[in-house]
Amino acid sequence: MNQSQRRSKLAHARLYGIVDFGYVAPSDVIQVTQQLLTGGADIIQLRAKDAEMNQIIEAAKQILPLCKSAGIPFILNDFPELAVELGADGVHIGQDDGSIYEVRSSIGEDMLIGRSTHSLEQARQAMADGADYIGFGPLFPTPTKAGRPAIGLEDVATMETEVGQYVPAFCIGGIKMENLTEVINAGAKRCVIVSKLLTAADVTKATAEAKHALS
Ligand code: TZP
Ligand code: MG
Repeated sequence: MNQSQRRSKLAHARLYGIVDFGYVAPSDVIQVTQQLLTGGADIIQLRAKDAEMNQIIEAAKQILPLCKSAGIPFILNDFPELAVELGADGVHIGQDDGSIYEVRSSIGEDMLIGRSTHSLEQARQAMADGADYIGFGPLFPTPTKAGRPAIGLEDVATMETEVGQYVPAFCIGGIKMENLTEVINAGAKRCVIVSKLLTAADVTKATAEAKHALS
C-alpha cells in the first residue's frame, strides 16, 4: 500500500480493531486477525505490551499478509523502527513515546503515525504536530488500560468539530455494543474497540455489529 492508499483507507475507516496480547494468545493471532478482518475492521493494530521482541515480530509477520490481502492498513503499537523494517503501514505512539516530529523524521513521510490523546488539548496538539490520526479516550474506564482515568463524553463533539473533521479521530476506551449508540450520539464518527471484540463469543459477529452501527 502506498502513502495515498494508506491515507484514503484511513479517511474512510470507522472501526479500528486491535490484536492485543492482553486478550489474544500468540497461537491465536492469525485466527483472531482474520475474524476482525472478516467482521469488517478497517484498520488492525498489534498491541503487545510487555511481550518479548521475538513474539512481537512473529505476530506482526503473521498479521501483515492477512492485512495486505484484505487491503487493510496494519499499524504497530510502539517501535517505529521495527514498523519500518517489517513493512507496516504505520505506527501508533502514546503521549510518552516522544514527539511526532522525531518519529516522522525516523520513519519518513509514507507511513502513518497515530497518537493517543486523553484530552481536547492533546487532540489539538496532535493535529498541530502532524499526526495522521488520533485515538481519543479512554471515554469509559477500561481494563485494557487500567489506571488511566476516563474522560467521559462531554468533549467528543468539540473534538470532532475541531480535530476529527481534519484528522481521523477514533474514540476509544470501554466502548461496547451497549454504549456505542451513546458514543455515536455524543458525536463520535470512528471507534476503537478492543476487549469487547476480542472476548466476544463470536469475534466476527461482534465486529460486524459494531461496524454496522458506525457505518
Ligand atoms: N487507549 C486508551 S483506552 C485503551 C487504549 C489502548 C484501551 C481500549 O480498550 P477497550 O478494551 O476497548 O476498552
Ligand atoms: Mg506507546
